[in-house]
Amino acid sequence: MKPILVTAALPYANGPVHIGHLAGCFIPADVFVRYLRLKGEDVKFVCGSDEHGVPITLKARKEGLSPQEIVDRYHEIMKKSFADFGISFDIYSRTSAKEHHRTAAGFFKTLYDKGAFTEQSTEQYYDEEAGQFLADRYIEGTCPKCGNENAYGDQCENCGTSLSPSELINPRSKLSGATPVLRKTKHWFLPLNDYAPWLKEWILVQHKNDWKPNVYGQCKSWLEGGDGLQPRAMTRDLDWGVKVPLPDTEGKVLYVWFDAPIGYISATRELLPTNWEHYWKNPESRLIHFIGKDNIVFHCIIFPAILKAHGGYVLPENVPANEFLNLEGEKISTSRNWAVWLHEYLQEFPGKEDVLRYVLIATAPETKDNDFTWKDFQARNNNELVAILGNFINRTLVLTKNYFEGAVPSAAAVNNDDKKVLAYADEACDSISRSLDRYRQREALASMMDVARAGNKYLADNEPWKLIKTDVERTAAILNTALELSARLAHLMQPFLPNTANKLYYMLQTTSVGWDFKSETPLLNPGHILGEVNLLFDKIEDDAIIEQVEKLKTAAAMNEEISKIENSENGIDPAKPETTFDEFMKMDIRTGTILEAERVPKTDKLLKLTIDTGLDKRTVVSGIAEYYNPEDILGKQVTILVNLQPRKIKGIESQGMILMAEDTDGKLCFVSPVDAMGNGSVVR
Ligand code: B3M
Ligand code: ZN
Repeated sequence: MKPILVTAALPYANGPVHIGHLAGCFIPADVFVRYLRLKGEDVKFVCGSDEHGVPITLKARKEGLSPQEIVDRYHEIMKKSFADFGISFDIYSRTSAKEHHRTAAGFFKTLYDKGAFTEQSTEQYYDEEAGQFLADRYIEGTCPKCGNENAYGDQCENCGTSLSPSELINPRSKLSGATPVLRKTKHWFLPLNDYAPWLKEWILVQHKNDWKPNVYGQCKSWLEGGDGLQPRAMTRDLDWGVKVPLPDTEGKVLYVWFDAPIGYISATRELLPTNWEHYWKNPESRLIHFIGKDNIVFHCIIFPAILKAHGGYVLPENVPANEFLNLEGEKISTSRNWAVWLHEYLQEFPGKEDVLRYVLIATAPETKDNDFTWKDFQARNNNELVAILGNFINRTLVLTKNYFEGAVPSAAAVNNDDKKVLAYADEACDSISRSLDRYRQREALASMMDVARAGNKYLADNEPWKLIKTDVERTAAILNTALELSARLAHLMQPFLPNTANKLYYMLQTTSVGWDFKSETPLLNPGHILGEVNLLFDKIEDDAIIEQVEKLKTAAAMNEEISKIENSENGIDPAKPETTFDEFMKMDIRTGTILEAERVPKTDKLLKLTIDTGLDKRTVVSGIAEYYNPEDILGKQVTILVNLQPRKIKGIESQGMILMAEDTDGKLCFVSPVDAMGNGSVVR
C-alpha cells in the first residue's frame, strides 16, 4: 500500500477562518481524506498555522500588538473552529513551533551547503522614516499592467499579475506613507531559471493529463510566459520569521514562502517523530497539496524546486487547487470584513455543520470562481437536503416503524425492480470513487444525491402506503429495499456529510463498513431492530437568512466607517506599535493645578501657564487657547508630564507638557483626575 500525505494550505494566523478558506482547500482536502480513510488507505492529513510573513507583521502593527501575540490569538481561534467544524486533520501545527524553525533552517543550510543559492547584493526599497527595509507587502503602488493604484509589491490583486516592487509606479511605504528609496542589501536567491527545463518536463509533459486545467494553465504561463522563471530571493530583511542560519545575517529571515511549505514536513515530523520519512522520502509515497489558486506557483514551482534542490524528498503527485469563492457577488475580504466567519457560523447555526459542508461542496469553485449567497444556502438546505435526502430517509423509517414495528421487514418478495435500485446505488459508489479520485467533488456529491432522488422515485412508484392494505409481503420487500438503500446512502454520504452519516447509522442501528463493500450481501438483516427516528435536516426560515445578509452588510459598513476614520487626517489615529513597561515607566506624569494663565502675545493658540506640580511651580506653554479662556481654567487640576526635556516656544521656556485628549474633530480637552487629588500624585 502506498503511503499518502494530504496537506491543506497553512492559513495565515492573521484572522479567523472564513468560508473562502473552507471552500478553497479545507473541505476538499477533508472530503478526500475521509474517502481515503474509508478505503483503508495509509493516509495522513497535516496542516497548521502559517505564522510568519508580512501579513502577520502588518496585522500586528495595525493592532498595536507584537507578531507573537497576533499569531497566538489567531492560532487558537483557527484551531478551535476547525476542530468544532470537524476538519479531520491528523495534526494542526504552527510554524512558530521550535521543531519547524529547526526543520526550515536545516533545509536552508543544506541548500546553502550544496551551493544551491546565488548570493546577490541588490537594491531594495528602504523606508527612511521608519528606518527599515520594506518587504514586498509593505510597498504599495500603481500596477504597471492594469493601473490599479493599490497593487502590492509582489502582486496586483486586481489583475493577478505577479510583480516585483521595482515595477510599481509611484511606490509608497505602507509603514509611513513615504516614498521609499533604494538601498543595497545582500540576499540568497534560488535560481529558478535553472530548474525551468526540469519543471517543464515534469509538469507540462508528465502531468498534462492528471493536473486540473486551471492549475496546469497557470503553471504553463509561469513556465512559458514573458521572461520565464527568474531567480527568487529566499531571504528577507525582516525581524519576524525563521532566522537565516548563516553568520552575520542579523535582521534577516527566511522568505515566508521558503519556510511555510516546509511547515508540512515539520508538522509530519511532529506527528510521527520516528516515521515521518515514510511519507516524505519513500519514492512510492503520494503527496497531494490542496490549496487555493493564489498559491499555485508556490506549490507547483517554487516548493518542488526547493525539494528537488535538497534531494531525497518526494514531489507532489497532484496539486488540486480551487479557484475563489465570492460572497454575495463580491470578493471575500478579511480586511473589509466581507466574510462569513466559521466560528460565528458554528454559533449561529448549531448542529448545521453538514449544511455548510454540503453547500460549499455543491458550489465549490473547482474550475472557475463561484458565488456563495445566503439565498442559495437556504434553497439548497430546504430543496435538496430537507426535500430530497432527508425526506427519503424519513419516509422510509417512519413507514417501517408504522407497518413493521421498527424492525427490518422480510426480503422474501424482493423482485428485479427492487434489485435494480440497489444496483444503481452500488454503481453510484463506483462513480463517486472515480469522481473523487479525479478531484471532482461536486460531481461526486451530485451522484450521492441522485441516489436519494432514485429512492424518492422508488417510493413514489411503489406506493407502499397504498400497498400495505392489500399486499403485506410486497410492502415488506419494498421497505426492506428502501432501508437497504438508506444504509447505502449513509455509506455514500460519509466523505461529504460525516455527521449526518453518523446520525443515520445511529437511526439504522448499524455502523460503517468501509468504502468497498460487497453489494450482494445485505447491509441490514430482516428482523434487525431500528433506532429512534429523527429528522436529519430541518428547514431554514427566511428570517435567519435575512438576518445573515443584514449582519454581513452592517459589518462591512461599520468596517468602512472605521477605515475612513483611520485614514482621515483628523480621525482616530491608528494604534501605535508596542511599547514596553520600562519605556512607559520612564514617563513621570503627575497631577498639578493651574495657578496662572495668560495668552502668549501674537499667537492664537498658545497659553502660558504656571503650574503647581507638587514638586515645584513651573511654566508650561500649551496649545489650548482656541478651546479655553485663561480665566476659566484657574484652579483647574490637570495631568502633566514633568520630565519632558524643556523647550523654548515663542521665547518662553516650557518645562513640561499638559496631557490633553484630542477627539476626531481635533477638539482638545484636559485629562484631569475625576476626584480632586494632592498635587504631585503620580499617574501610572
Ligand atoms: N499562508 C497563503 C494563504 O493563506 C499561505 C499558504 C501557505 S501554504 C504553505 O493563502
Ligand atoms: Zn494589475
